[in-house]
Amino acid sequence: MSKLSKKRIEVNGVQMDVAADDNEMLVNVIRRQLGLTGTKLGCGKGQCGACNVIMDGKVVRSCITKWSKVPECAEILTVEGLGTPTALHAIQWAFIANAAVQCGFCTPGFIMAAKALLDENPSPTREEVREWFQKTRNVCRCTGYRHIVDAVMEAAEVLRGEKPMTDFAKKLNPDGTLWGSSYPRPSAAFKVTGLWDFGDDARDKLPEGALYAAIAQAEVSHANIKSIDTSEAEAMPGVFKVITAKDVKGNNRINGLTFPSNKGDGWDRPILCDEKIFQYGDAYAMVCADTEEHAREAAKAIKVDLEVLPAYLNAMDAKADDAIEIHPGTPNVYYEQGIIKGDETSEIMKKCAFEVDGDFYLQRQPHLTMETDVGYGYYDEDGVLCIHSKSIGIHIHHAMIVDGLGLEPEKLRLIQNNAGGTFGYKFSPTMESLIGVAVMATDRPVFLRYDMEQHITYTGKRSPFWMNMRYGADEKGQIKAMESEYYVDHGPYSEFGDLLTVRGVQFMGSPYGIENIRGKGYTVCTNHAWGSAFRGYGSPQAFLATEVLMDMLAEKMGMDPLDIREKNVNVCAETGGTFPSGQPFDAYPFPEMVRRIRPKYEEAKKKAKAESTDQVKRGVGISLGIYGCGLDGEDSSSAAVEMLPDGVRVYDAWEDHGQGADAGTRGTASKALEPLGLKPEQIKLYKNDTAKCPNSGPAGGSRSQVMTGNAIRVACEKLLHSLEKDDGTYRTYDEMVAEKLPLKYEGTWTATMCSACDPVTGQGEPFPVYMYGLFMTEVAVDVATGKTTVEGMTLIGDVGTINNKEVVDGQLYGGMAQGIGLALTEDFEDIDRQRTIASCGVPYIKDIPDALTLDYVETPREHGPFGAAGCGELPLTSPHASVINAIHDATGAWVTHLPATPAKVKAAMEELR
Ligand code: MCN
Ligand code: FES
Ligand code: FES
Repeated sequence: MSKLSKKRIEVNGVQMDVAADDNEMLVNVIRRQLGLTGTKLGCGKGQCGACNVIMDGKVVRSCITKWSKVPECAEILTVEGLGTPTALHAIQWAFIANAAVQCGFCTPGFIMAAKALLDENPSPTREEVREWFQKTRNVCRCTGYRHIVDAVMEAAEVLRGEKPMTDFAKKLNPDGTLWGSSYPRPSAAFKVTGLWDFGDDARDKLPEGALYAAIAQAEVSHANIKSIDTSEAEAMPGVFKVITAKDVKGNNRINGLTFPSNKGDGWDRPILCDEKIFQYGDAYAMVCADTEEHAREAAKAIKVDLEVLPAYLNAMDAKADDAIEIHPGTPNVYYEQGIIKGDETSEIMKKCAFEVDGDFYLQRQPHLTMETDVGYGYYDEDGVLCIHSKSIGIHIHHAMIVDGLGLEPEKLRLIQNNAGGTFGYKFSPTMESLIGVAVMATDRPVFLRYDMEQHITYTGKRSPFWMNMRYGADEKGQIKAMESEYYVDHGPYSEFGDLLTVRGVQFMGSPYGIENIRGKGYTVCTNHAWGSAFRGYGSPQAFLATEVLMDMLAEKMGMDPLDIREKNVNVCAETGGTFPSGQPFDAYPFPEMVRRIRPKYEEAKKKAKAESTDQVKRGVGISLGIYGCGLDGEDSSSAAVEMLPDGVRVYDAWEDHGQGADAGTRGTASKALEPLGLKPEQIKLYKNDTAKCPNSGPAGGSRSQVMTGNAIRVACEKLLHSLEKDDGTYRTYDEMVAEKLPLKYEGTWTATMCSACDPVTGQGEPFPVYMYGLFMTEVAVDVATGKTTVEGMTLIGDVGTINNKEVVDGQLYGGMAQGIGLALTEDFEDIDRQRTIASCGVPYIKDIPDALTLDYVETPREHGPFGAAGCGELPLTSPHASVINAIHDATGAWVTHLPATPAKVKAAMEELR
């Protein structure tokens, strides 16, 4: 007999009787039984606070609170009980007004924790707010926490009656064009009230008859599949169908879209493994059942007979002579990217007064989004297979999965769900084809969600680079030549591995306009996690070597690290230096950035020296960073705008990871349509559906503000042109209709000034626009333990003209926090241990300093819409290198194999002694 415990509880002030299984977690009772999906399920392990609610006045993590522990007559408050978009609670308003909301997945959990704090302590200090969120385990991967603390402090002022809520509105500049303002993103009010549905929130909104899928995954890293036995699983309760590769109608492979010079053909990633297992977690079968629980139970009962093969878990092992080919017929080293710029470097090196070289390793950084991978599919009204997911490249993913599924292109439609952060892992299709196969095999709507462990072990990661780099400099410290060799551990699947390898030559040494460069990068197939895009894509690797080696050169020469950079960037500015690709810089703000940071740097150095003790050493580090906005070469984007009776609607596929694509589209359209004087709410958005939106390309490579921004501008200009009358005034909607003029206009913008880099020489003009930054980091290193604390980080950025100031600030804070994690804690190396966000080293609020400081040099860009560059990836280009340089400044020790864990820092200090 299955028993339920009935309790009378009060939820958001409403008394109700609820019956649930004693072992059920409160989060599931709230979300699935009560339908209050404002409370989010993130890690499911008590580590992220996304599920925080208030029970009897205390914050509880509802994912680890069993129903049996909920007292009779408990009073539970969820985000839905605080306010609504038209009647917001002060905390919700403050989160909007302080741009504390990006993807919004963590937001309800933070808001509930903040409410409990302010009920208990109406006047907290910033430090007390930070202590509180540390205690309530709230993690935000997007904001770097700064804006969240700002929001709580301002909400406290309002709640204490010291300022009216209307004061928030003053900051927002709602009059006139949105461009250059801090107007909140359109989704903000829904995110703070819990009304913004993410993928998992759609689960119970699917019609009756929908199936829930679970995958059967390999627990070894490399094996041949001898047989798969599904018979036991098929007989289990609730099972509708067990699916294997045999059920896939197409070629069962994802198209990796590889370069012509790639030694592989790109068809190497199976949808469901048929012959081989290539990495831990690979899916070889899938169960569709009436509930997720039944599907997961049955998936465990599928038996697979494997012949285990040697597993190559890093590039060095996989490229060894005796390693077998992971994809038989394709060498494990499957792509080479060279760079040949200027004269032969070996000769120049001989003449250099100083030469320095170093080995560097940047780790397999996990994305650690708060929302796990999730999606669903069904046949739509036209019989088209419609797949909803977190895809940040719906059109490119369409091309990558359609053959694997065996569909005609017009029979597949992709839609992006509201996403709780991706940071690039969704540049690759993850579960889209699995969902597609399941819908095709069952003819039912199918839902699939990975739990956090599956999300961590079975989605792509940043690809580690093993790098050796060498600078030769003259007696004044100017770099005359650079050499590099690097190996990219791209995991078992080749998609975008060649592209990533190109990034190495494009960005190694890039800030300094070095004239003579030789180098080579190699893409290596391994059996560790497959490589996917990660914010900064290739640049954190390139800049670890570039910027730490620069400090090594300074040390060798007895020069100050800022002085040597100043020397090099000034020479580059004076001589018209170019990128390693030979492309001219589209802006060169570094001399100005160095000038601006100098007083702050001198002061920080002085302070570090004064406050260093034998127990705690303090230091300051500098790094420069650059990233390109676009896909290499003649990248292109399209968007459309339609006149409505009361405004316009913009159609684009500028996907939203959480970065603020909605604000981006609306701000750009507002600027382009400035003569119409539209109010923000008159600019409506239709986004991210391949059936309805033009192909804007993926929201990767920080390309959207530039590429799709330009496409929106072009579409809006066409509309304006059509609206304009001879007397210079504009037609109304009714006049347009009366004159039978078209109401909808498509705009396309192509970077015709660009050309992709040559695989042998690395020469080309890859990006129309770049973004630039200078980081300064202050650290304290505990000598006894080796633990490093980042006490402050400053970023001076040049992202061109700014569309939305608070969005850009938020982007930069968030990326800086990820840079600190990259430098010190984050990794996905030990598959047995690193399966939770905590063990993968996600930074909590106390790991990130409150002292994150931003400054801007705003150089309008020739090819950016209204002068804008991108910004999303700038903050994760080289912050970690400034941390490593600061550790060296503090201790004299170099840690060049990241992350710089306490053990590594301690060992490096001991070695020095
Ligand atoms: N923006 C602006 N003014 C500028 C430049 C940009 O207001 N001069 C705004 C844009 O309108 C947009 C945001 O800044 O809202 C980022 O724009 P852009 O740099 O063009 O980048 P994309 O929109 O193409 O976003 C992708 C980029 C990448 S590649 C990753 S990865 C990433 C990122 O942005 N992942 C993110 N930021 C993220 N932020 C969050 N919260 N979550 C992620 O997963
Ligand atoms: Fe509950 Fe993460 S702490 S979902
Ligand atoms: Fe906090 Fe995205 S806004 S995780």
